[in-house]
Amino acid sequence: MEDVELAKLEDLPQSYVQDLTAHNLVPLWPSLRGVLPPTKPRPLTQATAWAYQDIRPLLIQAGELTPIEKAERRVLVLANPGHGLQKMQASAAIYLGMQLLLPGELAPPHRHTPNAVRMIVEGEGAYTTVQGEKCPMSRGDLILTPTGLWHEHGHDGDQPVIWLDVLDLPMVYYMETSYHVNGTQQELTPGHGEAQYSRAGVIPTPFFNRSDKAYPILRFAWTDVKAALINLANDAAQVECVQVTYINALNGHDAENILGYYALMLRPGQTLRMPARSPACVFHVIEGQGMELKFEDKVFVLKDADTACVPGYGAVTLKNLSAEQACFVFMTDESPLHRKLGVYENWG
Ligand code: 1HN
Repeated sequence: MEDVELAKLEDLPQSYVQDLTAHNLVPLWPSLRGVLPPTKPRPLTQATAWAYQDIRPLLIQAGELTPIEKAERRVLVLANPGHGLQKMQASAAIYLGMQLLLPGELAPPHRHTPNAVRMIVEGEGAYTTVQGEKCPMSRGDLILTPTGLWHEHGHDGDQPVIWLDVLDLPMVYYMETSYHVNGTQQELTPGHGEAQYSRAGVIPTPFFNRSDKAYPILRFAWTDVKAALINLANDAAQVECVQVTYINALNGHDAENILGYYALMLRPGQTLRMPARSPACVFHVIEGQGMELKFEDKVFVLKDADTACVPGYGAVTLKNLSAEQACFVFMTDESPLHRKLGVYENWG
């Protein structure tokens, strides 16, 4: 049945509206269709792409313009115009930024309530220390800094290092739960995550369910993740969507609480349709000759290190532009949040 048209604010006597305002009251009906639109949401998030070749020179320039001491984190935010650039949102729950660290620089230790991950884009020699564990950064590596964990970045190499930051900041900020605490340089304690949880089928008995570590793996090396994708593609020719999920190896849950992280392999020449689901989603090309991303009437060509974001409730079609080489893609979405809130939907 069609929605009936509801009365507008202008249909009410001005004096009545003033009386309501004076008592901090508002009539629902003029705004009801806005907050509860018919049949599907009206996302502010617009399908948007950011080319690395556009970002990189501006980020390098930021390195000349603003010393690290005056920036703490030297980041250009990938802001979705649908939300307004000042909101610094890629989607309702996802923040994206490209961060530059120059040789010898230190981004000082802090911890905060939003969860973060870094997807390393370029350069060698930098590291993030997370809760005492020194995590070296190489292209394609994913490093977690979950809520509340201390982290700082350093750089012993001789070339700029750039990575993509993904945070659930918009969500945590909206909840009025966003804050940070500064710390002092962390004492290093060797991490064992990669060694102890390197085989998905077996995990170390002494730590299983008895670990005081909520996050057993902080660094996912790209070499391991890529090998897992290639194994999957070779073993399961019938599997259309060659994708792996970054999980918490101790409990099988998503690696972090609010956003989901995935790596996808498009076979040479493959076209992959991803169903319309409620969460917004981000795509970042790690390796390959590029891919085409279609969302409704928009088509983007994403090359190495390019990033795109699409709203929920619409299907996405990805096409590997190379007939010879696989294309590897990092993805982030809002599924863990939607599932926890009970609003997750897959419309096919
Ligand atoms: C943050 O702590 C980092 O630690 C990067 O590198 C980006 C964006 C908003 C709030 C905190 C970092 C951030 C951030």
